[in-house]
Amino acid sequence: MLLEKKKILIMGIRNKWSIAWGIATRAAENGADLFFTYQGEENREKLESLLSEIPYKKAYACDASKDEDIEKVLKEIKEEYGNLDGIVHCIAHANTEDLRQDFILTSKEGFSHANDVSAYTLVATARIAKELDVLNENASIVTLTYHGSTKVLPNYNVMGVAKAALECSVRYLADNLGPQNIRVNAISAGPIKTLSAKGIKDFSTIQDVVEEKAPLRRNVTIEEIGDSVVFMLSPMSRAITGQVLYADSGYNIMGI
Ligand code: IMJ
Repeated sequence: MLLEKKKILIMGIRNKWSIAWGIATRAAENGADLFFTYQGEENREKLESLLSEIPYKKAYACDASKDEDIEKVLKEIKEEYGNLDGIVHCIAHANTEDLRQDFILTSKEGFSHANDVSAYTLVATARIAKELDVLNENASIVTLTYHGSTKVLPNYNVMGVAKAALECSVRYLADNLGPQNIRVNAISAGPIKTLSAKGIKDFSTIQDVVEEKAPLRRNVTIEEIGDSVVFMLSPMSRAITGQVLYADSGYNIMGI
């Protein structure tokens, strides 16, 4: 029970295939008091029916691309339940066409959109959490990233740029929040078939390559990513901040 009595907010759950759901089930098994945000009030019933499978405190509709929405959720949690010990950021989006056509064709709007939603939302969340003083000392902020931030993978395109911005934001946020003993890290997950991977051309091929080449010769599950995130949220990782930790069967170390 690594997260006993710890209040954790998980942002960006969509459905039972979400990495956020793998994190939720593992955090719940480790005794955390859980809060959630999801996109779109219209998804409330679906989400609440999924969340009813685990003990949790409350789920809030929140459009994280609006600072006001983040502020409202964090204020409500603080007033009703007190301060948080952790925030898990599982939010990303790019326009579909930008994950299909050549990267060189990315529009100014598409470039901004991917960075706004996938990278800036972490910065906004950290800043607003600090402004509202909603994080306890020893709190841990964790986000999700992907190898496409540093290496070229087919179709990842503008999301690679956004994940590079996200990983760099992790380092600057870690520096800003370190003096208050608040840590900021990213988990770089191997490819997983979530809704965010659906419809991506050649996605299965990428998973086949991992099975063939990764040191562990297999793909990873949302529960395994959940366990890595639980570690980052827990005091077991208290000396670690500003890092990108790969949970990918070791695939990223290979040169070929
Ligand atoms: C996404 C696109 C291309 C290649 C990809 C991915 N690979 C992996 C992903 C190899 C693993 C999934 N991933 C790591 C993401 O960050 C996905 C982000 C994403 C996915 C979509 C699909 C639907 C849509 N917009 C999206 N925006 C971001 O409309």
